[in-house]
Amino acid sequence: MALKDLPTEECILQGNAACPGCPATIGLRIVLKALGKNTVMVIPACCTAVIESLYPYTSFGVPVMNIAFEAAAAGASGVEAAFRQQGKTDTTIVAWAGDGGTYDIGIQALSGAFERQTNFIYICYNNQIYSNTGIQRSGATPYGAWTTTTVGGKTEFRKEMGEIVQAHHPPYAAQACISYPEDLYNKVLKAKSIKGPKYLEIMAPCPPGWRFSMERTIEMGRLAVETGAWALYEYENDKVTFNGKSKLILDGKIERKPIIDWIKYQGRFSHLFRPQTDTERIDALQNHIDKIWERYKSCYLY
Ligand SMILES: Cc1ncc(C[n+]2csc(CCOP(=O)(O)OP(=O)(O)O)c2C)c(N)n1
Ligand code: SF4
Repeated sequence: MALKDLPTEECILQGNAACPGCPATIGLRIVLKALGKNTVMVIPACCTAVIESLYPYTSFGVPVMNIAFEAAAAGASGVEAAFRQQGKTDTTIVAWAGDGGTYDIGIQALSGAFERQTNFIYICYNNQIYSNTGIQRSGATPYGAWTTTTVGGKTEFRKEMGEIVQAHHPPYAAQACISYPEDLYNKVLKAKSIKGPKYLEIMAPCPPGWRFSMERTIEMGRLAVETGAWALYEYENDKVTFNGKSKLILDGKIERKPIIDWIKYQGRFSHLFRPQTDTERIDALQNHIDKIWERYKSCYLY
């Protein structure tokens, strides 16, 4: 599916409350083009709950149930059960949560929904921070990054949410990025066509949270993939298939760019360059990514 062939119908309307250059809105726009209007969204506390606008107005063209921070997957399970009870099986139920609501506080509800085989799509838009409450660190924040709760740079490495999800053996899981809209669109369509719990995680570079200027959102996503800080893949029937630039990197057809090419544009890493370059921490971040790719190469069937 080429970008020009995507449906023209918009479910994210004008007048929403997103920051300029917001990746959540870019991602959700593509997601809802793939899912269409027969969709119900369950959204916990996160930026998107604000982007929707203030009651009694809405900037979303689909029904939304807002729910407590920790409860996206549990709430979506309830909605799915209620629809099933009423015989409405053609509506797509989507939980849409940030990385804080997924990696951290919502992980228990998500694990439960996987175990119950809830027929829904869980989507995490990963901006690597709790942005709605003022940029706190999450389990997805990379090592070395500044946040308001890691003022000298985060001292831990990010969780491998993809591997945690795969340990539940869902019928479908995938990683995408807002900078590759056709890939994201196709992955959402695939998820929609499969019964059971599906997981999709979207890399979402956030201008105010990562401290880069708003016109660079797409570039920051592309560099995340080109440096291997993020990988594009699908997981089906216990098999991982890499795609796009991530496949080219894995197959050795293109070189993975050094991580410095991504972090040098983000103010959240500026303390690693000034007053002098902190090679120790930059190397630690690079080594961590190298290890992830070694694991991709050795453990996964692709
Ligand atoms: C139990 C609970 N703790 C804390 C909060 C405050 N809170 C609301 S949104 C949010 C951050 C959400 O972060 P994330 O899920 O990453 O989404 P983002 O804001 O980045 O879009 C927090 C801490 C809350 N609503 N409920
Ligand atoms: S803080 Fe980031 S994710 Fe939240 S609305 Fe602004 S750009 Fe979007």
